[in-house]
Amino acid sequence: MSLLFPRLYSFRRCPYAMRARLGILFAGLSVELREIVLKNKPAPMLAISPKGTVPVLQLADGDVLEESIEIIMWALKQQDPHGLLDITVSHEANALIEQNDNNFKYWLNRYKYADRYLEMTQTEYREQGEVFLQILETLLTKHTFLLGDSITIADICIMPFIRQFAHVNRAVFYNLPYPHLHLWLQNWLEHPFFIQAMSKFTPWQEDDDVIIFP
Ligand SMILES: N[C@@H](CCC(=O)N[C@@H](CS)C(=O)NCC(=O)O)C(=O)O
Repeated sequence: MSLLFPRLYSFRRCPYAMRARLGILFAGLSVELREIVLKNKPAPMLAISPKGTVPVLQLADGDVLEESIEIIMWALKQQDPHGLLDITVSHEANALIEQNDNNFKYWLNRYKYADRYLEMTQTEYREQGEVFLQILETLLTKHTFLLGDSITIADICIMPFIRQFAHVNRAVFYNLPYPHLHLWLQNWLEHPFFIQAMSKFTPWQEDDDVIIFP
């Protein structure tokens, strides 16, 4: 089967899917978008990606990318008009994204769902997460974005998770002593690509017309 556009299985509120959509927007590419519901994943998605996580990108040649980072790299390697793949900071970008995905995400989940994880209090989970916030704050005192004065993959990969952390309790977040991080997040929430990445789509069903994103 050959596709006119690569086909992205996505879920609006998933931070991994958000970063993939941002990558596609920054690359200036278009994909076919299939919005899914996590509790009822479409059979054609599970057929190509049995692990059942979003985002998933099915390419025209049949290849399937099952990790958000792979999708972003695929998109930006085609074209990168905004220079997100600045190779002079790729090592730092990878290290920061890894810390986000492997460590910060762990504390974020516990902070968000503290009622399910009773080993520590919600405040303690938040404080564990703040170790990463402090690292980002220090970086953002030096430049507008995480690794310099222009956006890199680190910004688009990490931003959805900081947003999620902030949204657990906005009043608490904006009272923490991270003014540069607050501003960085605020600017992201108003960024035209982020707004576009958060467009709402009704969940895909067999026989639906093709939806092209953006
Ligand atoms: N390492 C994956 C993680 C993707 C992931 O965990 N996505 C979540 C949604 S935010 C998911 O699909 N979970 C499966 C489920 O909840 O059934 C990536 O970067 O793409």
